[in-house]
Amino acid sequence: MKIYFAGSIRGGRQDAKLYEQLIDYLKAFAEVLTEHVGDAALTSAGDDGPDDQFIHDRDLDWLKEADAVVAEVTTVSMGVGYEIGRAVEMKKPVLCLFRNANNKRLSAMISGCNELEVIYYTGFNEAKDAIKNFLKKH
Ligand code: 6K6
Repeated sequence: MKIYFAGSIRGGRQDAKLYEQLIDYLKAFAEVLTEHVGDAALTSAGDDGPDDQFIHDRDLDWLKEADAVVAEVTTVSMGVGYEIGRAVEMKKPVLCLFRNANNKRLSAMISGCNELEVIYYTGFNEAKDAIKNFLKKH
């Protein structure tokens, strides 16, 4: 099984360590096509491709290849929102993980979309349970 993990890059890297932990957990069950999202060395100012069109086209190819998407959506990211929307159009199963923190509210375009599986969690163990249940179903 191939998983596309989505997490904020230019939207802010404050959860990069958490992405790395979630990706490590996912790797016990599946191939993760987007491991770089959890790379702490990748900053919001950095770059990892020749240009933005390259990054977009390469990532969309990975999204098409993926069997399912896991998105950590606590840090607001235009790119993650875009990937989720494209994945819904492709009829891929999508799990969105939102951490209850700082009284932030998830966008209604994610929480209100019944084609998505949205899980609100507090600790890492809850996120792991949500991933395990999601992968079991798909
Ligand atoms: C790296 C550092 C600054 O800009 C970059 C560009 N590199 C990217 N490399 C790989 N995937 C990317 C890159 N930029 C965005 N993405 C994709 O969009 C990832 O799959 C993430 O899930 C999502 C993050 O979007 P933004 O809007 O937070 O950057």
